[in-house]
Amino acid sequence: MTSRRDLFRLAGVAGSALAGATVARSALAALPEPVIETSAETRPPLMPSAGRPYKPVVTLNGWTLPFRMRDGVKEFHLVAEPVVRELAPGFKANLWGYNGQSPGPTIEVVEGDKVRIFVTNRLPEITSVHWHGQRLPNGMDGVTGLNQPGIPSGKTYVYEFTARRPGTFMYHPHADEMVQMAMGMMGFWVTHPRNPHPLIDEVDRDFCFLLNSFDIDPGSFTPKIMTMLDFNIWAWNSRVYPAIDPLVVGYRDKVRIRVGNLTMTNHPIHLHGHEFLITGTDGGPTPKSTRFYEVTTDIAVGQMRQIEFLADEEGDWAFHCHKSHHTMNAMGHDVPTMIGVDQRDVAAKINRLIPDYMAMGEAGMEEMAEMEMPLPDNTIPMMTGYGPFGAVGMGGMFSAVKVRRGQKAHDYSDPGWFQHPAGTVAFEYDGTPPAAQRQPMKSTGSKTEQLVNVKRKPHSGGHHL
Ligand SMILES: [Cu+2]
Repeated sequence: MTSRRDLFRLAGVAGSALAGATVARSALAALPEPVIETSAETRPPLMPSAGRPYKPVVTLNGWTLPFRMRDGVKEFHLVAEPVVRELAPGFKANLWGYNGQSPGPTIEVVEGDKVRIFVTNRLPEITSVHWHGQRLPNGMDGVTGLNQPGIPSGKTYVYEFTARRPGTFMYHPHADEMVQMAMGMMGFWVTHPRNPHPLIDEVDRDFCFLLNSFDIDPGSFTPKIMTMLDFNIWAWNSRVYPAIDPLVVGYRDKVRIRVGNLTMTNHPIHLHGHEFLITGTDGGPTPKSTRFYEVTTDIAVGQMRQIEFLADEEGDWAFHCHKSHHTMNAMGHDVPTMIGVDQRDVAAKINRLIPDYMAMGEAGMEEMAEMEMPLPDNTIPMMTGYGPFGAVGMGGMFSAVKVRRGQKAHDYSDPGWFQHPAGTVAFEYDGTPPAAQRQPMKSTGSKTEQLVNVKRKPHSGGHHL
């Protein structure tokens, strides 16, 4: 049974604030019990418990918020609160989020649904929720000061609107925004079509996640909230590789992946082994005439993108942001380029002063992926993760789409590493390499000619644009 003290705790009201007791209790009587999650596991899709049927999404390293149906309205209860999020095993962060996690839970509804969201503020300052991309009454748009007063600490506000258009959306505060988003306050929202829709295909697997970033010094637990651009943790749903779950799909499954960007920079998201179509953007499903195949799509700040493809190549296919510094974890940024620099002499001298000093980077930085360097508590190596062939040398915004024959329809469990058929893995050439052929340099002529040394052929048409 819920005690009086629990009720106060639920409402975020201090036990001593007895004056507010009656108000808090009557409000709570109508509130759906908040559902709190504490793990960062990818939850299986949450089948709808009432209302129109739909095919639910899978939130990468996240979950969907259950709703309560009351007088034909879908009711949700979001609790804005400080949370501890495991960004990766051994690396926890003190964040702000919703219902025990950052990002908050995914909200799934059906086009035309009447929606009521109770938002309880357990943060030490005001907050609000903006329903990014939705058609709704102006007073429900969540911009503090412009559309509503900020929700004070300990109070619950109610948002009500009809989910008018199907698509991919996000939610986040519009109150002390830079701080609250830097602390991890955000969530995903999916509105499924009410009827079969000419531009929205049924798919076998429907994944979603948010791009987010933090600035957390190695060894510390709380993001630096004044950072505007120089973030060092590049995350998908507040997880970093190798702690981001794989996207597991069956061979020849039709796959949709929905991505929203709530970082402060753009991310070119790249899929290996397949071509995809952009089937939806911020504004809803894309007209078919605008669709063309790509393998990378850039997602700007504040944008949402839906990509779709037929998973018809078996294997473990890398799926990542193509900005190479976004597939790395925290490190100092002031590392000089050491490629080609012989450090033996220097290292010996420094070792007399600092016994643990290691020279690195002489032949590139891949060696850092394999090096067991002493790390401060509570961080993660810069590039890490092991595959069947050794160190992957990646961090941050990286995962794999695992395409498998025989993966059951609702099975999202990790099938392990791909077993490559014999003769289909790159292998070492063990013959004798031929002597390198070099074009002889002209002994005369300008320096430019010697460097370029191109034989000009008469233009023969061909591929010039
Ligand atoms: Cu990126």
